[in-house]
Amino acid sequence: MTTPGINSDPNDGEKLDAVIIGAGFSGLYQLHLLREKLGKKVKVLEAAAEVGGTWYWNRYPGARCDSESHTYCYYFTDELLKEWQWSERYPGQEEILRYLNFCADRLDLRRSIYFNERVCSAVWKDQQNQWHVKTENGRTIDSKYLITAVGCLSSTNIPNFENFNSFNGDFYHTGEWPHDGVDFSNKVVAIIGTGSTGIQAIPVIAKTAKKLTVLQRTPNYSVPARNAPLPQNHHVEFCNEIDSWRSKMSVSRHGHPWTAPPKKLCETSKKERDEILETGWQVGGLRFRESFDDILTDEKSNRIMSDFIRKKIKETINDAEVAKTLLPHDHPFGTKRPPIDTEYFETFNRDNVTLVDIKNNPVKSLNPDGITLESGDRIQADIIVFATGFDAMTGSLLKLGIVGRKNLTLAEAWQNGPRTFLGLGTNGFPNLFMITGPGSPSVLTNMPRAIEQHVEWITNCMNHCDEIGAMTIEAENTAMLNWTDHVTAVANQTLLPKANHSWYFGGNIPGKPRTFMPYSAGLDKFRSNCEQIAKSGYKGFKITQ
Ligand code: N01
Repeated sequence: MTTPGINSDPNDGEKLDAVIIGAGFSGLYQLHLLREKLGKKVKVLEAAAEVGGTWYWNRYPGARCDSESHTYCYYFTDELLKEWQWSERYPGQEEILRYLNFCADRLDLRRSIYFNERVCSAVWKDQQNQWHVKTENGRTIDSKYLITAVGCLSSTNIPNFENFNSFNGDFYHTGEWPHDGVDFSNKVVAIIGTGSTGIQAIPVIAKTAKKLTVLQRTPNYSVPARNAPLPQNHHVEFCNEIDSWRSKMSVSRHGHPWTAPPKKLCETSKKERDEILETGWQVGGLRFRESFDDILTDEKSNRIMSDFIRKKIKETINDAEVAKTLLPHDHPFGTKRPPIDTEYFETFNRDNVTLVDIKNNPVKSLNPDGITLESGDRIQADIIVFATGFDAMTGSLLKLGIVGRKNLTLAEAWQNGPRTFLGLGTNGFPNLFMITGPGSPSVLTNMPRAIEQHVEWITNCMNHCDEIGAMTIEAENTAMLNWTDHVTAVANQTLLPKANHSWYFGGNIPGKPRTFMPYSAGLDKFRSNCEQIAKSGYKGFKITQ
């Protein structure tokens, strides 16, 4: 399982057809298709020592996927689906990492991956029509195509608190968790952040820490995941129904095998809607949100659903003051990425857990013994856990040092927010494809479904370019601007802008331009859009021969 990647002289200046950056879900599949389907000379550059992407780095306690196991995997071949057997309703980090290693082995991918190679620059050379890619180790590659497979949530965000270095204890960001784990026993721990990650980590850390203080800036909605081991006959039944799962996910809005019924909450009687909501709550997970189809478009419907969740939170918490602090009021349910949990709210009933509201009394600085709040109050900690999220969707792309035509950097091109055509390409950067880039459905979907769609589209597009002898392909400026406006317009038809401080908008990173980044009209609509563009001979892309 730990067969090392290929080794070659890093100073070789290798010449390739394509370089892929990242060996997570997207990079691995893209490598497989380009090598096996198109016969390309292709390599992956991966900063980590192994495959896995986000699942290699995010090893925090409780790390688990919110998509259900048998949907959170590759569907391009039945073989992998039949051979791999998931153990629980939602896969844990360790199991997903094992799965991706299994795929890398089955598809013999490691021989085309350079591990421990972090890309520091990728510069387009107009004369040669190719990318010159460099890593921090000095490895250089010239390649016709550059494909980013860096994920949407991999550039970690640690707030720049005053006197950060004065803290004498240990601190960790959940997205860069030590591989040999962290021992919380007998430790006084503080955790900052109550997004999906904090909500997964808090109940697990609370079980071993001597004392856990949760610093909450924004209360969050969360729905019980209701994780459980899968029944013994599940895999056999699943194998008989693979086609059905595949087709359900390909037509659904979020890439999950279920979709909201055509039913409006606000037009449903109180008795019926309460029954439907209660059933959804008992089923748990992201399925709850799909109880009705107007949750993200109708304020009244959303308020009723949000009230339902608030009532559940109140019922769970023993202390009325703590419950009040935990109730989300500042955004409608689902307008920020909805977390799902295992005993999150119950954890605040434990004697060793304290909730601190830092909305109106924010963190001012760190001190040698912990955290100081604006009020001067001090929170003691041996360990601080930062569950403070990511510079989402653009952070990892901008760190690659991409420079396009006329020496324009990607950071300059996107200084007012990312601009892409279909999330796949951006004007001024020829032969660059981004897998699940900003402007694509990505984080609003079950990721592997969005990834497979993008990777297959890119592969077909490159094949088309080969067939017509193309030298370059590049998103046209008008198509890019129109698409970017369309992404915003579609989001504006929903309640999503009501949470414009969320990472969907870049609102979690000081100074980051506010623009709604993922495409919210649905993976189904996006897919047919992409198909039409391919059928039209790639209208919206300029191809030179
Ligand atoms: O990050 P977040 P995350 N001072 O940005 C707080 C995916 N994911 O890592 O809400 C104080 O959502 C911040 O407060 P506020 C999933 O898509 C997937 O939890 O900005 N607090 C918030 O509470 C998810 O959405 C799975 O006011 C500060 C928290 O930190 C995405 O990853 C599992 C702060 C950050 O929440 C990111 O989730 C887990 C500051 N300066 C995560 N800065 C799967 O199932 C930030 N915060 C695959």
